[in-house]
Amino acid sequence: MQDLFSETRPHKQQIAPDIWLLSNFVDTKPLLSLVDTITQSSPFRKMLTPNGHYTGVAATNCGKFGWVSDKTGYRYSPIDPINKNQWPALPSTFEQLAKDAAKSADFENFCPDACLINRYLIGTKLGSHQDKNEVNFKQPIVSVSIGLPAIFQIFGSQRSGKAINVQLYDGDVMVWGNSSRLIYHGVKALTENSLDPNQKQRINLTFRKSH
Ligand code: MD3
Ligand code: FE
Repeated sequence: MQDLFSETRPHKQQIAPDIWLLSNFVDTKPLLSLVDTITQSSPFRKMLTPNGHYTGVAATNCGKFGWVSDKTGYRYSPIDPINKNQWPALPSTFEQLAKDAAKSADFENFCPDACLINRYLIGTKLGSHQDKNEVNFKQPIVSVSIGLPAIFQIFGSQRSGKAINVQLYDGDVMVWGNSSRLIYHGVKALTENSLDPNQKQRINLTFRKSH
């Protein structure tokens, strides 16, 4: 059914146990310009995975640790393997946003030390997977959607089967707590928005406490 009450005010919704959707939580324009600055020193890149294929999503990081992958596996590293420097610092705007979002979902004192920045172009998808590289499962994950809408899929404890589909729009934030941390999840292939044909990408910020 058409949502007669769709609107642009922020709105908090529980999707599943320990999964919160904060719709229209943030103005993404300033975030995008911070991403631009970050990618000047640590550019978006596809990463080689242990199975010998490159990721479809292009990624970079900011903060103390960055998520990296190569043929030996996935891990968090303080160093960008492209330029051998530390990742760009976590902008205070990013940190405050992550803390505010976590607090809105009743997670006080979220202290992210890693921000993965994923870039999806038209056709890019993220297959179903679990995130298991973090040490601290007490802290939530906060993710911020920028740009084109995407359909996020929540599978639960099995890799495939029936999913909960969540449409994520520019400015939406999701908060993932304790019990949701090991669920399988993915993102459907990005499609063009006929209403906004100039928009060509989705960027997702994922804030984590990795250590
Ligand atoms: C749920 N990225 O990079 S962020 C990933 O939109 C990833 O780029 C998606 O899944 C994206 O690993 C989703 C939200 C997210 C991140 C980690 C999770 C959701 C999660 C870990 C456990 C459960
Ligand atoms: Fe993930």
